Amino acid sequence: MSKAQRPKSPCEPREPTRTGMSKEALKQAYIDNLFFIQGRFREVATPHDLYMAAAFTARDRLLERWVRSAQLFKSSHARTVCYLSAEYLLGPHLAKTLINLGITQAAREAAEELELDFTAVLEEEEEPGLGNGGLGRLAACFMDSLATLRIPAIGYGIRYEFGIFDQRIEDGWQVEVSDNWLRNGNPWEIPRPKICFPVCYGGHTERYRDADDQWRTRWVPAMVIQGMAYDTPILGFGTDNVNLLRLWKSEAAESLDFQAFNIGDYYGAVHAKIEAETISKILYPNDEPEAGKELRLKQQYFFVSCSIQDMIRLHLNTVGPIERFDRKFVAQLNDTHPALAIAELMRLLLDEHGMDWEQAWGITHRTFCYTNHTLLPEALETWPVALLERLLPRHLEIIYEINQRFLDQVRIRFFADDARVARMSLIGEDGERQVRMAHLAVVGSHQVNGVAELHSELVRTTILRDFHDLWPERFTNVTNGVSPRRFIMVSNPRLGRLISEVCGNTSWARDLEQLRRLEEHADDPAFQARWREIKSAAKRDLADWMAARTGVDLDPVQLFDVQAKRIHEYKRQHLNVLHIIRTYQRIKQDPNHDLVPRAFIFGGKAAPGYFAAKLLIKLINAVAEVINHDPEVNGTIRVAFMPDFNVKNGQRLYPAADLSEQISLAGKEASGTGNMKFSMNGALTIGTLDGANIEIRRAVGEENFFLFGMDAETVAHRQAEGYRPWDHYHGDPELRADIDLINSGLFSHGDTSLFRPLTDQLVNHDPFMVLADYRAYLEAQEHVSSAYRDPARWTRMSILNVARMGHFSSDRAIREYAERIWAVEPLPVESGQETEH
Ligand code: T68
Repeated sequence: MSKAQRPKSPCEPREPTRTGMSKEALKQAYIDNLFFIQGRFREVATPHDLYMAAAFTARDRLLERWVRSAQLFKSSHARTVCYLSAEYLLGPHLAKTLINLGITQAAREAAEELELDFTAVLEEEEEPGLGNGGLGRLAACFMDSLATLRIPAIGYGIRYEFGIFDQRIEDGWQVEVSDNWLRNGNPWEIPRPKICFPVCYGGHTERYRDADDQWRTRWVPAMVIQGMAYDTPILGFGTDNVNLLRLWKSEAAESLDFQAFNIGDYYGAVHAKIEAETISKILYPNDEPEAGKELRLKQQYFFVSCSIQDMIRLHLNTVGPIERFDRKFVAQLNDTHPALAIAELMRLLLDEHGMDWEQAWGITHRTFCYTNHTLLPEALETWPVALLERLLPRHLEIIYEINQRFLDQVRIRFFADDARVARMSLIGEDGERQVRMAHLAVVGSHQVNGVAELHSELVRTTILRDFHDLWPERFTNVTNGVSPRRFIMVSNPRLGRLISEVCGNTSWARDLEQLRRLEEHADDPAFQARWREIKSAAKRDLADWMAARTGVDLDPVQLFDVQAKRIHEYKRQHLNVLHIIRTYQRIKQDPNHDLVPRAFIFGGKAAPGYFAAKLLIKLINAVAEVINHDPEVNGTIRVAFMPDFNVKNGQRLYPAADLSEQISLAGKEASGTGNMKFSMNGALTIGTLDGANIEIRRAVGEENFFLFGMDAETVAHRQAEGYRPWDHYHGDPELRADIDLINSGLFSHGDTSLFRPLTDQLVNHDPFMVLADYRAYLEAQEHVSSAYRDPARWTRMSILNVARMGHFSSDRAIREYAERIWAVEPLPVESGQETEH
């Protein structure tokens, strides 16, 4: 008789409460955690207590797998990916952890028997907003996929005390509220007081002779602080592999504190503590000039220094010797924010480990890879040489030396081409001298990638063209992807269940090409009806939420037309607004005009110092106010702004959208990932040939995508010949009427100047060519409306969109990085228990 068949004897050990996966074990664990960790019994527990007990119940199960993973990774000396990112936009942990553990159903049943509202418990979680948008969210999806693909990895970053601000809308304006996410404790992290490293700033360098009579450099800093590790386990889906997200918190270096205290400088010691703690205090918003942000540079160096020191420690503790560092680790730079890691590894190898330059450079160069996320010139990072000299004098010396050796290579290769040497230098000489971080990142890495095909092409042919001439083999593309666990299973459980039914089980969630199996049902009326019901249910959920939060009533029969992303001129939310105003004017001119009812829904934050973006939010809300209260409109169209767009609120939007607005000016959006999230949830896209839109359109089929606007080549051409938005304003009476309506004061209680900065910019400069694409956009919107009138056609398109989105899983992206860039292999952790997978 096999073990499974044997009847359970009363003497057989019970499933352990702390790690068991059955409903009974979960119930017992929950009650224990509520009592022993929260110190509560049911009758007096707050909603937050109930959430914490659930979180700890899930966490114990994570930790058990984590310890097994760590043991395996240590004993097997596995090659490990280190993802260096200043941002991680993780989203709520609990729902995802239950799904990845495969115990959602068991937990739901346990909650029912404990008379807990399962959804309310999940809703109670405050998400860690340790990122601005796409870049930070990509890092989170990549961590999820690394674990799911069983690739040993460590994510390194900053444990900001205050993440991205919370957004409120008051009188139509964005108001920023600080994000005190740690206020109630964070059950998902484990502090590691013994894992801390000193981080130095300022001072000067000295030359000296070492024991072998070699000249060496020593850095004598003016200030030392320390970074302490906080670890968050990241479990994969359908595997027991758990990776580590290690975030650093800055604090005063204890030894120095006491020194000051002992000589009686109590205030000095406290001051030093505050100064040290400030470094990891707050996440900087993007879309703001870096100039003068000394603290931001301190942050970047802080996390990079801790991370590299930690990598060296781990390496010496296991495989060693230091000369083999690059075999143990490969480090991916998520944009240039961690690019100082290149200089830091060089410094440690040269000054601390006594290596010579060639050997240190070989190791450094083989360790790093760099991902570029932007072409916008204003977003390319530079730091004033003077600031670096003051803050990191040794690093500046190293950067100079890297530059000198590099430029010698350029001179040999491109003889007497001084202009090229000046263009490629790590130091920009126009105006105040600046270190160009992208140049440092390219020179110090062995692979450089963009995040969508068009973007990688533009990286090669525009901003990094000279580097591509020199090292063509170094450049590659890895198109972004998103996690189907987060953006289908967690966000849209109804759709997830239907897909599981079609595929026979949940394995599609780690093999997203299986979505293809939906194709055969695309024309089946019964299946279509179920598809539409899933979309309607999500629309009802969103409508309820929006009504409660904003007072705007949305009707699920309307076409839900959604644009949710950071507010930025290049993303062209104003183009969307012009279409809304046009639709409004048509209704006013002919109230019997046969229109497809639409809800125009926006979401997104503006950087606090980005005036134009904040004015755009005000405009959207002002237009909403007028249209939503106009009796002639009579609810045919509605405009709503979802406050505080973050991962959690995004999860409400993606399942409910019929139409996804991806309307950036071609050549400006590196990839976009919202475009993938919407399409994976059955929204159709109206979009330009920009970023990953191009690949999405190719994948889902041209006939299932609403394309409009100029391509990147035409944009470049038109800009080169001199673009005159004024001509469009004068040449198109409808466009003029729309802009004039904004200027008329209708949306601003008669104030004709409020939106002038916005309309003047459009008519006179229009750097993102809104007016040039206006007419094409309106026409594409007409195609949208006529497709929506035919439910069978629309539903077929929607099903085909989902069916063909398999390529845009972050698992595929990580597989490409692993094979083509990192040369790492999966290392499966032995499975312990049975789960739902
Ligand atoms: C985004 N970049 C790209 N940057 O805009 C988007 N920037 O096209 C792409 O899909 C995504 O990266 C992932 O590749 C950002 O999100 C930032 O958030 C940022 C943060 C700090 C400084 C500069």
